[in-house]
Amino acid sequence: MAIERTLSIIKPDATRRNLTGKINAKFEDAGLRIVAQKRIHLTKAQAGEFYKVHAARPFYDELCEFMASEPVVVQVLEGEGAIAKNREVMGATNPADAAPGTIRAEFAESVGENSVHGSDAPDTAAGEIAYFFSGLELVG
Ligand code: YYY
Ligand code: MG
Repeated sequence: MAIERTLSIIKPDATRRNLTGKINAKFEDAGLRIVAQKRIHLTKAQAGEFYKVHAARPFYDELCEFMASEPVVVQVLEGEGAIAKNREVMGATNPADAAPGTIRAEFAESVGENSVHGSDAPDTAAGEIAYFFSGLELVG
């Protein structure tokens, strides 16, 4: 398994509850290295562009409103098989289905307000990292 990079977002429900440190501890304990990180407040249009793959879904508008409601922490995680490993640490989209010990099982409030985003494949990871970070900001 190769060293990969993946894009992670700590979502507004989690930043609001001061969970950034606890969530970062889960990543680091799993062997994921935080090689870039910044706190930003997305506009609804920026959230909409990021989640445009879901534009036709019924939850899209609510998702964009939520992502723009308060600051988020965007980050790049690096490690062996980082894309799948991060998805494992995150847990299932719906916290009711998330395995015990995962971020979503412990912290998510609902399927919509589920504390974290993680890229789902190498091509989306590359595009999502480039959406938020320049190469100079990635410090391995
Ligand atoms: O990648 P992941 O975040 O686990 O789920 P996606 O299926 O890509 O959906 C993106 C995002 O949309 C999800 O994290 C919450 C929201 N959402 C929702 O509000 N309701 C759904 N039924 C499915 C997804
Ligand atoms: Mg997804």
